[in-house]
Amino acid sequence: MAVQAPVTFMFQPEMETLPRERLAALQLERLRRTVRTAYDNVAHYRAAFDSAGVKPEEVRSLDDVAALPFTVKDDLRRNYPFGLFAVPRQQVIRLHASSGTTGKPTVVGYTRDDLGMWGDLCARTMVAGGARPGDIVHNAYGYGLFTGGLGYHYGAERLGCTVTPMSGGNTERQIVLIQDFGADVLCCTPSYALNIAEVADREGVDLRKAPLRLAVFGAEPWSEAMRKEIEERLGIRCQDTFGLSEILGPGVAAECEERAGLHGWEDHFLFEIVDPETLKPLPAGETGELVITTLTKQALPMIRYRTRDITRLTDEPCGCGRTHLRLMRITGRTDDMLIIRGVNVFPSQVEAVLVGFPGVEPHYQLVVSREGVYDHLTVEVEAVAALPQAEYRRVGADVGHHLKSMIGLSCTVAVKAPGEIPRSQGKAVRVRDVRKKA
Ligand code: DLL
Repeated sequence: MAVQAPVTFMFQPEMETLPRERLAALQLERLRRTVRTAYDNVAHYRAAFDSAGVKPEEVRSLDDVAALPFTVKDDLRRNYPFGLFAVPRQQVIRLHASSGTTGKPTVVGYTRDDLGMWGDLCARTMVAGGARPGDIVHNAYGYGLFTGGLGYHYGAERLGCTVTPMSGGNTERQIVLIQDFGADVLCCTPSYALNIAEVADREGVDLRKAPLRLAVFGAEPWSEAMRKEIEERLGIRCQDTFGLSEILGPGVAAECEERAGLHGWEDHFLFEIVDPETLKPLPAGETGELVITTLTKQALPMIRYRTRDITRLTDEPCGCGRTHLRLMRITGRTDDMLIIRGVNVFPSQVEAVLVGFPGVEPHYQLVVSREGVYDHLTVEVEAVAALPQAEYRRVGADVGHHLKSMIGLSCTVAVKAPGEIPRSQGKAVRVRDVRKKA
C-alpha cells in the first residue's frame, strides 16, 4: 500500500511520522547499545551500574530503564572536564560548557556524528515551528560555550537557510540588521526578544513592517501571556523549543504549528517523568520531573539524566502528523520553585499575571528575603511610565491583589520606574535571593 505523504512539511518525515510501535522497537535497540557502550567505556557508569546491581544485558524492554541509576549535574562536575566521555578525546571535535555560577562548569562534548545528528535535530525543530529552506535566519542566541548559538547555527545551515550569526547583545545593531537583511526568522530567548521589541519602540522602528514572521524561542521558561505580548509587539509567530546542554543543547523538543506541546525527538531520546521526591516513574500524563536518556549520542551518552524540569508527557496523536510524544510547556525547574509561606510558586506563574496587566511593563524580578523566620517575596515590576510615588503604590497594590487571588501568593509588589529592571541579553535572571545563607 502506498504511504500517503504527510500534509505538513517536515525535515525528516520518515522518522518524524514513524508508527509508535516501530519507534519503540528502534528506541529499545538504541537503548541497549547506549547502555552497553556507557558501561564498557565510562568508569562512572560502570561503578553506578555495579552499585545498583544491574548489568547492561538486563535491559530487555524499555520499561527496564527504570532499574538503571540516575545521572545528575553533579556527576558531570565530579568527572570534570572529560571523565564522562565514552570515546577517546581525539574523537571529540567540539566542546561546550555551562557558564556555571557556582563550582566548576559542566562540560559536554560531541563527535563528528554527534554534530551531524545535532544539526539534523535543530533543523527538524526549526521546521516544526515553521522555518523553511531559503529563510533568512537572524540568530541572536549566544555563540560560544553556550549551546544555543552554534546549535541553531548548524541547524539553520543544515536546513538551507541564510544565517546571520549575530549572538546576543548590541540590540540597536540587531534591529538594523533584522531590517536591512530582511530576516524571516529570529532565534533568541523570549526575554531577549522583548528587549529587542522595547529598543525598537524606543527608536521608532516598527518591526511589524519587517519581513520577520517567526521566532524560535527557548532556553528559559516563559508564559502564554508573554507569547501573546511578543507576537503582538513584533507581529510574528513565536514557537517554543526545548533542550539542555547535558543532553544535546537545543533540538531536544519542538512545538509544531498545532501548538499543543513540544514533540520530543524519540528516535534519539527516551523521555520519562518521575516523582522528584520518590524518584519513582509516574504514570503517563502525570506532572513531575523530566528524565532523559540519550539513544544515539557517542561522545557523552547520558543515562536517565535528571533535568530538574517540570512537565508532563502525552503520546496522543497530534494534528501535524508527527508521531513523537509531546512535552507540555515547561513550567519551571524544581530548583527555581520558590516556597513562600507554604505556597509553591514558579516565576512563570507570576509572569502570567504581570504580562498585559494595566500600568506595568512585562519586565520583572522576584526578590526573596528573610523576615524573622519567614521568607518574604517582593515582586519588582516596572511601571509603563514615570509616575508619582503614590501612583506606583496604587498599581503595586492592584498587582499584589491579583497575585493573591490568581496564585494564592502573598507578596509585596514594588513598582519601579521605567528602565530600572535589568534587561535580558540571553537567559533572563528572574529570581534574586538576598536571604543570608546560614
Ligand atoms: O538552554 C539549550 C537551548 C538553547 C534550548 C536554545 C533552546 C534554545 P542549557 O543552557 O543547558 O541549554 O539550559 C537548559 O534551560 O533544563 C530548562 O530548565 C531551560 N529551558 C530550555 N528550554 C526551555 C523552554 C539550553 N523551552 C535548561 N522552556 C533546561 C522552559 C527551558 N525552560
